[in-house]
Amino acid sequence: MSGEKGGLDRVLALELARVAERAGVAAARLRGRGDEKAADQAAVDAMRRELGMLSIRGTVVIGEGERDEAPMLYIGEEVGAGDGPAVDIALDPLEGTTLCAKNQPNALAVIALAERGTLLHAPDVYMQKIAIGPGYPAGTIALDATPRDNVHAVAKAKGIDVGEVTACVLDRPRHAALVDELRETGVAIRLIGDGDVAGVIHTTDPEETGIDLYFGIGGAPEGVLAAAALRCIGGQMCARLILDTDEKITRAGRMGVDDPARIYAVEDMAAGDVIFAATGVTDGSLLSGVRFSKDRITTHTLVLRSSSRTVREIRAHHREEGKFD
Ligand code: VTB
Ligand code: MG
Ligand code: MG
Repeated sequence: MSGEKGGLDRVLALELARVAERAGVAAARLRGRGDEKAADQAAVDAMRRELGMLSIRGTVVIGEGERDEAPMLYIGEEVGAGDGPAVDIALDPLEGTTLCAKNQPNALAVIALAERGTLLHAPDVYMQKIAIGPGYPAGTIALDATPRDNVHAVAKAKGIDVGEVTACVLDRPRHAALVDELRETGVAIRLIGDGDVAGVIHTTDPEETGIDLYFGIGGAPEGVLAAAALRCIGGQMCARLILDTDEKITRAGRMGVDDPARIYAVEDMAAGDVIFAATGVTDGSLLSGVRFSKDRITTHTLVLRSSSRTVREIRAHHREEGKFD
């Protein structure tokens, strides 16, 4: 069966949901155990095994690290059964390892699949980001505008007072000045311990999540994954890689980044048809975490497809627990 539009067969959306579910269940089995590494490893193994069953010729472009530092799902690794379309894969089998270890909200198993050559090949460095959901005029936010201007632009576009806007920021010392500037505007700040893929996606449904915009510096891989989601749901994001050493500039250059200061919009990071799936590992404002009961496992997965713009939530009851072994 083929998709009615877009370059990717829509059947892949369900396949991708399975991949996220499997990684999510593996991580959730180790949720709240205080062992980030074990949960991460379980998610990586599970995601890799399930990916191996997909009829794709996939290349990991956003993965667990650069080739010499990650044994599995590293950037450049070929994944899939090798008999289908050539695609780019971006993944983070456990986004928010600390959230999972501490059983705090919004740990996710995340994967995106796109037409070959259409995802930004970002090195594992930091990225400065700002994001809002759909429904705003183009250019409402800008990376080089002040936090005050960005917050006012969002409030104006929404027709509310700045005091009614909520911004999400990673709780890090590097954001002290940003938080101070935001405080002066009167905006509410949701400080999160980890998980800026979830943080950015939260802006797409403020009524549900209470978050209007996302600010700050997080991982570049997470930035590309978030852009893949926004490409499907709608929304705006501006981002810049933080390439503050010659070594990082060279590394990025090898991946095709020729302008270290470039500001990327959603379409620059996810340029083609893309499918995105995220399974909740811990409970969160968008997705419930995995539930284990006597004879079933329940998963909650968000599945997005850019060509149709369908936002699908799949709550699955898995009765055969053995399939996750
Ligand atoms: C960032 C963020 C992620 O880890 O990579 C963060 O993008 C790491 O930041 O969502 P620090 O180096 O300051 O700890 C996450 O929060 C989780 O992977
Ligand atoms: Mg990871
Ligand atoms: Mg991560």
